[in-house]
Amino acid sequence: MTKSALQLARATYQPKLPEAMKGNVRVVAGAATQSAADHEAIAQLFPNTYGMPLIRLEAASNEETHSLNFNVGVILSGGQAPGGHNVISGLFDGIKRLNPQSRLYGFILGPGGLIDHQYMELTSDIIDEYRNTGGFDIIGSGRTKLESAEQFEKGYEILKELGIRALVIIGGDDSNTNACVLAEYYAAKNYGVQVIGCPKTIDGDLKNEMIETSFGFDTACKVYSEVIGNIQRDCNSARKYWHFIKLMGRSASHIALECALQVQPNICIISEEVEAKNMSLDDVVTFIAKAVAARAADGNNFGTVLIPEGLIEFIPAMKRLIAELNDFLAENAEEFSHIKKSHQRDYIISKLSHDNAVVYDSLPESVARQLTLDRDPHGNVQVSLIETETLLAEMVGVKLEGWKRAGEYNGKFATQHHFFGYEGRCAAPSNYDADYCYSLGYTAAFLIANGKTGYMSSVRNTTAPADQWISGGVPITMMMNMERRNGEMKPVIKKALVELDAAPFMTFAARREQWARNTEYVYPGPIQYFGPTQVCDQPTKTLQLEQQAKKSSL
Ligand code: FBP
Repeated sequence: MTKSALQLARATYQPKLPEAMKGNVRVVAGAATQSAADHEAIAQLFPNTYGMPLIRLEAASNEETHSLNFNVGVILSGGQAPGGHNVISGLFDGIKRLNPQSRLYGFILGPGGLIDHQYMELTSDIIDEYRNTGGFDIIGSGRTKLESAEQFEKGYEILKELGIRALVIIGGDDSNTNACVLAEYYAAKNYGVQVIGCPKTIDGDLKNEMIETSFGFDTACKVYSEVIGNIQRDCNSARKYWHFIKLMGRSASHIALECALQVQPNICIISEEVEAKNMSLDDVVTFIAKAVAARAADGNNFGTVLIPEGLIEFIPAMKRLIAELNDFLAENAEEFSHIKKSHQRDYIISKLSHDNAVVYDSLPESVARQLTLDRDPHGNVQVSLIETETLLAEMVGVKLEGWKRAGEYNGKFATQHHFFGYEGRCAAPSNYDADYCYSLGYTAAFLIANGKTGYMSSVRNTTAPADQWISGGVPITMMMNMERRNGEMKPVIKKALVELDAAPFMTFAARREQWARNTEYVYPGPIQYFGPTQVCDQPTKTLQLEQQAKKSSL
């Protein structure tokens, strides 16, 4: 296989480990824990894995010997995130250090591989090919949900056959919730199979007091920020376009916020704020249009707008409209299918309640149509398919035209649209992600060797140099609460949305007016893998601000 010069050089990078993990390690258990909320309900659902203590791995003068060989299985679950291969290589190196006879098996294409018994042994030749590389292609990933006893039993068959003592599930909040359910199930059945989770997702929404960040967020945001920075330089050179840039991230706006902190765009919309302020789509459009008009008054007919992928779902009026449309179309699918395309819009308007009809009527044709198409298997609109960047640009254009006719605006408004998501998910991991992921995998090996199950591998203090990082384990039940899913109350890991009273948002909010009016773009440039530490090893602004705030509150 032909490799680039960077790939060849990067293959030799040795990820950094916390100092405590380099020599003998001992397990120190902290106080018992409880769930994030709904203690009784979660305790009842997880009798074997609830309330376990936090675990810290510390340097020791001598290490217990782990003479038992312990075969381990690993699964990559959900969307790709830079660093997944390093979790696997850290896990591999960890289990081999503890016992060279141990074997690592990868299940192919996500959790489905466990159920269908599709696997491969990951030997050192294979692992070496993938060290410090992006992607999940070493074994592939998938979105099959592990949730039924039948699936757990099918999985157990192959785990038993391969002599696998522990399964490491690398995934986001839902996959780690399922990992915990699986840990509980195997513990209840006394199957002797441990389950350990690892926090993955570029979205950055799997974090809490004990999990500082999900891996992949750092690299993905740096890739997007590089490209947005390039666009901003182009924008500031030609001075003729407004660039509307949608950023992946599902519901939470962490990616948009982090990119804003890195590039200082003219405008960045934060979905969580839109919801908190009960803003309508028109409010969002007016907010952007006013900033465009103010810049035009200064002679600047150009700018950048960052838009989080999940925005539409957070606009309360749109949320209500989508809910009514879901119900209406589910009940009247047959009748709707006979309505001529050209009459569909009027038909929908005639059937909706007054307020929702007004909102629907105000939408551009393309979005109105999208809302009546492409339901997912549960009958929901696939909002991520809505081209919010185009929608907002069109609506801002219409608003500005109106202001022009009224003599209130006299600028030029030409737009370009972008969507950045897949570009960043498989980038070669930054040093931060390469080190963090390797440490997460290595830590998981020690949690397994010490008999832990239902834990998420955790590495903290990651804004300090890597040798000061703290490895340990967090009981997954500690992150859970009960939420309504598909009409039923379920135990789930609490999703971390952008907090409007936390340092990253407040820092952005304090400076955004200045960024809107002036041109204060920052051009972060590409991720650097070699060079001075202040260039290569900086964590995200989000993490730095969060950690600073945490330290100053102590
Ligand atoms: P995970 O939550 O599984 O890590 O996925 C992240 C993500 O990249 C989201 O930002 C995005 O909305 C979604 O995956 C896209 O999914 P798909 O890869 O199925 O197109």
